[in-house]
Formats: sequence, C-alpha cells, structure tokens
Amino acid sequence: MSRTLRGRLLGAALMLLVAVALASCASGTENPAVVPTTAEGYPIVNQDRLRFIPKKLTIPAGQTVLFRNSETAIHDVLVDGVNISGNMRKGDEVVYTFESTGTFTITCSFHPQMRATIVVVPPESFTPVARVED
Ligand SMILES: [Cu+2]
Repeated sequence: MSRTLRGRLLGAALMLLVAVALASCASGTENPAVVPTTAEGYPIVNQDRLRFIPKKLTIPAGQTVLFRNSETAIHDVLVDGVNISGNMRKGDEVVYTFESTGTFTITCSFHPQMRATIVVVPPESFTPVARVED
C-alpha cells in the first residue's frame, strides 16, 4: 500500500469517527452534558460538592424535577425562597412540579453559595436539547 493511499484511508477513518461522535451527540444518549433523569423521566438536580448540579436547567411547564442530596452535608431546597424540602441528609430526595412558566432561583439555606436557575418554558416551545445548559 502506498504511503499516500494509507494516509487517505486514515483520513477517511478519522472522518467516520468524527461523524459517529457527532451523531451520538445529536441523539443525546452519549452526551455527558445531558441531565440524568429518573425512571419516570424527571430531570435530576444533584446537591453535591456544595453545589447544585446542573446549575441551570430548562424544562417545560408541568415538569416534575427531582432534587437529591448526594453528599454528607445537610442541604435543603428553596424555590424562590420557599422551602420545599426541609432538611435533607445524604440520599434524601424531594420532587417538585413546576406548573407555571418563569425563571426560578433554587437555593439552599445552609450554603449561600449554592444557587441554581430553573427556566420553565411553555411546553410547545420546549425542545429537549435546550434543557442542558451549564
Ligand atoms: Cu446546602
């Protein structure tokens, strides 16, 4: 095989790999940035390393979100200042359904640095790709 042909084949193989990688991102299944969901399809917001992860989430109105404390520090969940969880220990979870559209600030009363934003949009203008924002 000539060096030139081998180079072309290598180039074609690399192009194919890039195409496969892009296709898997588009489907969302391989994209590590996609927010994990429960079996019911609820997006999961984790409390971990004294942060909410993700720190920004876009959802359609009527969507239920699950908040989970994944670390030993005690946390709670406030939606626009309203405590929806009480104290949460490691492994504790709370679900909350965002019925109305708008931008909601998520905080923890124990850790002022913990802040997240949940943007609730009309279901007809929601696309799953728009859900993930860092
Ligand atoms: Cu906290």
